[in-house]
Amino acid sequence: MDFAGKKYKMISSENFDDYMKALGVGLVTRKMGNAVTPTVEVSEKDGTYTLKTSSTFKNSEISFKLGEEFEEETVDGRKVKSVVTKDGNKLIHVQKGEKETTIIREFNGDEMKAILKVDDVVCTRVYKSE
Ligand code: ACD
Repeated sequence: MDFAGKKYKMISSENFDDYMKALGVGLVTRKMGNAVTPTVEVSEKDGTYTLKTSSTFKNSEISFKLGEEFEEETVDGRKVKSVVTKDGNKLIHVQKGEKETTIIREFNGDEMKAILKVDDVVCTRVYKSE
């Protein structure tokens, strides 16, 4: 897993405000969410992955085995049932709750691209390893 153990820092974000709006996130939280540049770290041990997203506003940490459903509380407070699968260099994270959301994290060398989808909204966030 060449992406495990690396720390990625966000360098660009498109449509995150629309993504948050589609999820019903309020103005103040959206402003904060739009202002921060999170870091993402993925690690793996004995088949258990940990994905840590950190920012000066909110943090999130999930642990999972590929293909196994787990409960997740998202940073905007949704309680969802999530499954992460791996397709080559992509981790595909499906979150089922009131709305279904998908986060595809694609790893290429020192870059990680996160593509977040809900309804017909697509948000793209690019990260670079430090
Ligand atoms: C990423 C995005 C991580 C967040 C993905 C979805 C959250 C849904 C709505 C956002 C609500 C509030 C925004 C607050 C903080 C934004 C940064 C979160 C860091 C844990 O992987 O790029």
